[in-house]
Amino acid sequence: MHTIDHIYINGQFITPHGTELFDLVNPTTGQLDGQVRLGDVEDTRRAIAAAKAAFPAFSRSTKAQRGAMLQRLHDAVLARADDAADALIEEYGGPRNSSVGRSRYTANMFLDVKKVMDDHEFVKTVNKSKVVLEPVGVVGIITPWNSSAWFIANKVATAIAAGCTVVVKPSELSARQNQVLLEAIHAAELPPGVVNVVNGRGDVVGAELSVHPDINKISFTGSTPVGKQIARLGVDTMKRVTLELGGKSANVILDDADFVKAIPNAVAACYMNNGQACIAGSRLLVPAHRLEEVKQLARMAAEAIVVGDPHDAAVALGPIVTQKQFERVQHYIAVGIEEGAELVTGGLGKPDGLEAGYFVKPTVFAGVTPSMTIAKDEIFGPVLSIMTYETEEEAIAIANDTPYGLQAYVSSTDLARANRVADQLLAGRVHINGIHDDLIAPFGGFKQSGIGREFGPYGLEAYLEPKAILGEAAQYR
Ligand code: TXE
Repeated sequence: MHTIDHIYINGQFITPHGTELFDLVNPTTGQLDGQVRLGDVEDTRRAIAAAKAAFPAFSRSTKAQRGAMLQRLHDAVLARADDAADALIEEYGGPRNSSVGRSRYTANMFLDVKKVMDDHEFVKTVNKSKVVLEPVGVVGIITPWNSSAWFIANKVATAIAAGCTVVVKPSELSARQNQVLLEAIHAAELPPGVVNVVNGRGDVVGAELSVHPDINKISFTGSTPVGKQIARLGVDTMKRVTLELGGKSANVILDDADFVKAIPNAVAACYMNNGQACIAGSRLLVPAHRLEEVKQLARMAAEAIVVGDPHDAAVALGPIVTQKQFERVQHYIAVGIEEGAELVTGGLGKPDGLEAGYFVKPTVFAGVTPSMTIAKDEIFGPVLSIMTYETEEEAIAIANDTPYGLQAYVSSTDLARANRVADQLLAGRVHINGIHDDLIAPFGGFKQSGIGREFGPYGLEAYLEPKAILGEAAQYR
């Protein structure tokens, strides 16, 4: 049993004023695995006060000082990577290989951000004036349960690079991995009050961060409805917001693609993170005349995936995070069948022998039309929808026919053609021929997938306010 009974304010682990205990359930076994004590509005206000008090001195720190902190954070987070991976496996059902990789990746985030900060000009000349990029202030960071520690690491690293102080409200469902990260942050010995963490409910701690006048910016990752609510709550105090929200990403396979590679890649792009990824390529768009071949390749790829206990290194698909999310995914599978989609493989119920946990069968639907619910809603599970098109123009139109615009994928052996299609897709990122890694290139959504960008220089500027100095004083540096 894991008991997390404190929050982190002003460099100290303290007992929260809030008394509610939240159960942590292992999704592989369905068994109670721990409890987290939740903070309340009073705890949130204390954390904000600590961050506010720390801001003036921290905002004047030098690049070299902040760089040294980011280096220490990297070292401390890396030293705990094995513990972080265990927490991901047990708390969240992340398969072993990807959990180990993700934990190292989380540590590296601090060095990626350090490099971006080192290369960034915080004082520029624009026309005849000086422009100083100043830290935006105290930042409220609100994160979901999928890839929680990684999201927090990225946001905290970027805030520190900018000279901001933060209050983090992680998802209560990811308390264990957050705890490992927090212990590493504590070990990195930042000035007290720079990073504060309050576990708690979204409508209590998250909502207080969203309205409090001493929070200057909210950086949120989560669902589109909650993102909209946070933006609305923040408007009275004119908060800057970065919102990284949901997606229904299209994967466009052009008729000249290498289907034997592209279709298994497409299944993997949908099932990543047990299907619980905002960037999941959940709509697979294929030429109508190649449908039978695609169905066969997708079925083979989905059926080859080993589902089971994520401790086992052979397992590529673990459980869904909670019973509630499991039921949500089952609901969408049922709706897909009801609305007339063709079930190629998978379907309702749990895989044989895995009845205790929240396991979903790797599922592929074909014959999905743009008006079907499973083509429109973010399912957040291993459910792939195959849709067909007649022409390249129609493929682009279907891909763009969604309120979301987070990510897209294109496969083609003709790179000029792949680029031509990519240019017309309304998404913050487009991957050509596979899934690629770049944590410096901007990441974020078009349309209702969000506001603003994370990663790299665009991500850093989202934590900075440009101030123009005009007149003779502009000569002074
Ligand atoms: O997200 P929420 P949930 C989608 C995905 C998933 C669904 C629900 O489709 O099935 O959202 O997931 C906090 N004021 N995504 O319920 O509710 C909350 O406590 C302030 C896509 O986990 O958006 C948590 O810390 N904060 C997505 C965070 O917001 C509030 C990732 C996210 O919770 C709040 C996750 C409020 N009123 C889910 N209410 C992606 N883009 O990857 C909740 N929160």
